[in-house]
Amino acid sequence: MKQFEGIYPAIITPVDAEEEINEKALEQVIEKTLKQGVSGFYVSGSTGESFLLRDEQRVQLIRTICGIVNGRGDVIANIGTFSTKGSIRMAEAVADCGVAAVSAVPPFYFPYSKEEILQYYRDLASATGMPTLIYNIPKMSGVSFDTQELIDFLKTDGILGVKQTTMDLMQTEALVRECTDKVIFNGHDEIWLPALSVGVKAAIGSSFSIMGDVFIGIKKAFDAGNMEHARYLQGKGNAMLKTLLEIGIFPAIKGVLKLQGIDCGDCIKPFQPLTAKDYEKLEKALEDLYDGLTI
Ligand code: MN9
Repeated sequence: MKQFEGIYPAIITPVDAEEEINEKALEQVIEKTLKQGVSGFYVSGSTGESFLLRDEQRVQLIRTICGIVNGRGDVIANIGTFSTKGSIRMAEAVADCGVAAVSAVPPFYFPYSKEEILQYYRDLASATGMPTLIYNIPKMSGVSFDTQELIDFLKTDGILGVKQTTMDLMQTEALVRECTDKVIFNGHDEIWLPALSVGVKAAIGSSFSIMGDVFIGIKKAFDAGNMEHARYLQGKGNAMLKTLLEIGIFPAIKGVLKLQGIDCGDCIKPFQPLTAKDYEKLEKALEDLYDGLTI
């Protein structure tokens, strides 16, 4: 199976005042981050506000991003919806535009058995024929797996790997060790350096749209054995993340992009627009981040 390595922004979805996709801003974010050296993009995920978009907007988003990236990175498309058929339909609608893999959160809201969840992934992988990435995000989906369950899921045919959006590094370490032919993506930017130390090689994260350079730098320093510099960069990133999380990570990321000169609009309602005070805080955090920063 294809290998994935490096930094993959979980890209935000820029929208206009009518909450329609702003393709111009999308292109600006993609070009900026590709220039920094990201390996590809995770599209229509949590950070992309996927569950606030209409199905046809998600398809438009994925197809547009594939067109802009045009082979310069891997596009991983989150096509997960509430039902198996709905997810397969979305995967089919983007199958011809060059996505490297599809991904889905476990079906949620109704309390499914683990067997039903496993069957969902089997059905996705076999119907789409595309490498399929499990999106493990218990805090949002309300579905959690123990380590053995995840290992069993990962051994399923057609499963590419897992996006581990959990702080449980003991579980992540076990997945890396037990599932050597699978891709384990780190999903919490705050623990990128610790994840590298247990053998993870790739990360998908929200903050990479605004500071991908810092996280690429962490891996470079780690690979070169320069732990002191890697720790310094993780610290810089985490100070920024603290402010983003206090404000609300997704609206805050769009706010920072605006300060960086790319107007991606506000998050879709019921998210609320940022206040003037939020922008002040973000401006200060951004100044602190790049103040004397060496990558
Ligand atoms: O895609 C993101 N997870 C969520 C991964 O959005 C829930 C992370 O990048 C977090 O936003 C980030 C802040 O906790 O680590």
